[in-house]
Amino acid sequence: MAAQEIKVPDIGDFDAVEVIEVLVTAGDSVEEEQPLITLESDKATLEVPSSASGKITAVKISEGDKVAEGDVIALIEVAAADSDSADDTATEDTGAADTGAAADVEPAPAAATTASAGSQDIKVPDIGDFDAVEVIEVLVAAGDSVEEEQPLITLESDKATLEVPSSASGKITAVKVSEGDKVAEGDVIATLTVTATSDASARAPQPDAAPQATPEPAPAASATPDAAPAPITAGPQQGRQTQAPAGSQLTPVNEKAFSKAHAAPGVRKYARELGVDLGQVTGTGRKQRILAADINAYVKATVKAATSGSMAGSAGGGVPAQPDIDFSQFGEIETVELARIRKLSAKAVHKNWLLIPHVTQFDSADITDMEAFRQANKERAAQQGFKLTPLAFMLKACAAALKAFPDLNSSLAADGEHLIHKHYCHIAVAVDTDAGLMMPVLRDVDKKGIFQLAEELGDISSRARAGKLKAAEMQGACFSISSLGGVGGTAFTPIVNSPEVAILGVSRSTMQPVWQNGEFVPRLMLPLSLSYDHRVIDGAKAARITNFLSRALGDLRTLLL
Ligand code: CAO
Repeated sequence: MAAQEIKVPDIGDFDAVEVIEVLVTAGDSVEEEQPLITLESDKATLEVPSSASGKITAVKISEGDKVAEGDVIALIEVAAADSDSADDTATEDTGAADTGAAADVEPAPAAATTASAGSQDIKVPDIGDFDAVEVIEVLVAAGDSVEEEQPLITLESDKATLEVPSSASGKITAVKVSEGDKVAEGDVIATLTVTATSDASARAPQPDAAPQATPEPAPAASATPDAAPAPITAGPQQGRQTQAPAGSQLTPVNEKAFSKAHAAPGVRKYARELGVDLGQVTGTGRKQRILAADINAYVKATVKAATSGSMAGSAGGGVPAQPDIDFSQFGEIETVELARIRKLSAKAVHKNWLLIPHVTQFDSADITDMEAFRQANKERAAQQGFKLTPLAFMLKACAAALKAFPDLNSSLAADGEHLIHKHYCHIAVAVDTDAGLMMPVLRDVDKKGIFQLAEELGDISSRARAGKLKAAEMQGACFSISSLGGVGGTAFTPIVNSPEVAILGVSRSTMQPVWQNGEFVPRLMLPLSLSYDHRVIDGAKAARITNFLSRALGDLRTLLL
């Protein structure tokens, strides 16, 4: 198992090409065709892959070095099974490089020849010792607008994968090759009506000159997820969206953006395998080239966003990140940190908003008699040290509704195919505190009287405001009530607290003229807003539930039935 040298192969008409990336270190095990280094000239970016599988014993070059054909890149101890084939492709000494490592050539910008003013033939450039190379991908079609250096086709020989980029920006008027065609240096790939010239197009070869190549040495990219990234020059970043979506899902691949992205064939292949739209990935390589590591980072960020979600960054569920706006450009500002509870509840309401298909059913209840009863008993409650507010009555009515409508007292199972009915009745109550909204839970509401509920409500809401609630006191609710009656308003659309399936919003009661027995009579009407999870409760049932609540609050005796 003698160490063999891996050398810079024939990469076309390049010499003193800069090493921009060294993708392996001594001790690394590499697979045959795994990229070892990336080279970049002013015309091309190339990958040089390993000629064999084995262990790298020494790396002979560093980033920034200039290399030419025949220079030794690394020494490799060839794995036994590969010895024979390696012998065919690697030399034992630093002699001729013509049998050196297979090259993953990525042709440099446009092998273009000017056919006429404004119109160019884009030709296969000098891509080293390759001929009859197969076209494995045609990335543009007639009519497409392309940017300078945007890849047009991908070629693959047994030794290399190459991309041929455009020499100029313009409109493709005809594509002269198809997938499966075999091409060689000088073959016309496409014709282009140039709309913008640049240094690169100015560098384009003369009409009869050998077209410029962007050799990217390296065998057909076989980059695995963990393999060293295989950057290959592709187009510039024009038109690329560099903001990674912070949502929870990978976005569908935009083929145009994908083909324009600046990434090596191996990296493109990797992106395809994962379903990643390269147009969405921010490249951290030289000239913003997308590396395999960038794809990994993008996927990680996407998965994280999907599983966590946050208020400030990604909200999950495909929701874009909160835009970072400099408001000081519009006037004086002050930035204050959100209270801890607000940060937490913000996250929770955002998640619930996204997770639950909500509908809100509005109704009203005639609480004239209930209010008379409450007023009659208020003093008694006060003597016992608590306040009898309408909310205690609503808790009792909701407990009855939860019993009458078992689906109201349920949660969807994680599989989305089962409903879990609860045979207990715990109800959370929204409490407005200085630190933010809290949802303490009153337990076994169905088993308690209105006085006891009023007393517990007073206790739990004052402890919530004092920040003295235990975590367990905010868990296990079957249903929630959010009462803004003491504040005002006519109706609102509360957000269901997953895994509950509904929440009752209560607004301020007002005296209304109600048509009764042929005349308008003043009645105290309480607005109800029931938001529900439409996956579990349908509209008709929701209307029956609010009817039920309306009847129960209208005549408390019905709760005894
Ligand atoms: N209509 C008219 N008056 C009402 C009413 C209603 N629906 N509900 C309560 N009131 C009255 C009460 O009777 C009381 O008046 P009196 O002092 O004259 O008796 C006054 O409003 C204040 O009541 P309260 O707020 O002290 O008590 P409560 O039981 O109604 O509410 C609590 C307790 C903790 C729910 C409440 O204080 C609270 O924090 N509400 C805000 C909830 C909230 O923020 N919800 C929004 C969540 S989504 O962002």
